[in-house]
Amino acid sequence: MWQNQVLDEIRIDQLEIYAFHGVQPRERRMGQTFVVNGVFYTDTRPAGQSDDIEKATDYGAVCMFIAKWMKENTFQLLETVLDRLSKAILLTFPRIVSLEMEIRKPEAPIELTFSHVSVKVRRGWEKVYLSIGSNLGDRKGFMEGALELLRAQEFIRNLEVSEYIETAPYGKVDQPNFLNAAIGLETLYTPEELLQIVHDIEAGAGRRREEHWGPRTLDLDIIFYGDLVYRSKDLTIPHVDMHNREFVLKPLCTMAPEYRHPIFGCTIYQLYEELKKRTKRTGTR
Ligand code: PH2
Ligand code: MG
Ligand code: MG
Repeated sequence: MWQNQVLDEIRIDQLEIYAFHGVQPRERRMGQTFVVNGVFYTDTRPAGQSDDIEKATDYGAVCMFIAKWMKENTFQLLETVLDRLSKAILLTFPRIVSLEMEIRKPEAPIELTFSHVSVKVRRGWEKVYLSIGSNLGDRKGFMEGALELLRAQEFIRNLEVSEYIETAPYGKVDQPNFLNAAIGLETLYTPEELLQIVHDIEAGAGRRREEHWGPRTLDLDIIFYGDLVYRSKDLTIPHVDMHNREFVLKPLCTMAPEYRHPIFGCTIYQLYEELKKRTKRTGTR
């Protein structure tokens, strides 16, 4: 997937499924008809050029999967059905990069005249870049342990890692050298869910959160989450200082030189070249 790739669509319109979701007990006992509309974003070229079903997403298989999943599960809310079903589809059909799905209830228990009520969601694999580093103890061991734990997460796939580089400490300089690397992956986790996962992995590596910018066994920072610009109490995306950090840009530049910063609008390659120029001029890191 390229950052600016416009994907093709496979569509399913008005797929009817009898299933047992609803807040009212009667809906879960008696069931009702649900109508599903879906748009599945994918690159159809490999299939289009080869005429080979193995290189395609089989829309029949997607329909059957949706029908079986909706019949086998029971939830109160359409929101929950859509959230879980979207993830199940994205895990089962790896060529689908993202999707839009709407579920309608034409027979919802509302004593008024209407055609249907519905909920619609958009979900997809997001490209994420992380920075990883360690400057205490078995640095390589802590980093490799973290990679293994990330790879094992249900909603993370296609994890790749750059070379490991030895770097002088940036910021607080009276501490040991770091080992640093960049990580690329695809995920269905939200930014806050991913933050919780990296905090758990850091804690598992014996990381203690005391000295700000002090030495650490393991540090995992979210640099980019797709093109998202996001700020909360605990998390800012893109990482606010990444453009000033050679230990972030150098390994990232080997993996994703053309990736564009969603605020600055320039590529990792350009950010790294700019940083090198600034460093040469001022002699500071
Ligand atoms: N991390 C910091 C502060 N300074 N310097 C280097 N070389 N590598 C790091 O990973 C690093 C740092 C805060 O997280
Ligand atoms: Mg950090
Ligand atoms: Mg950190």
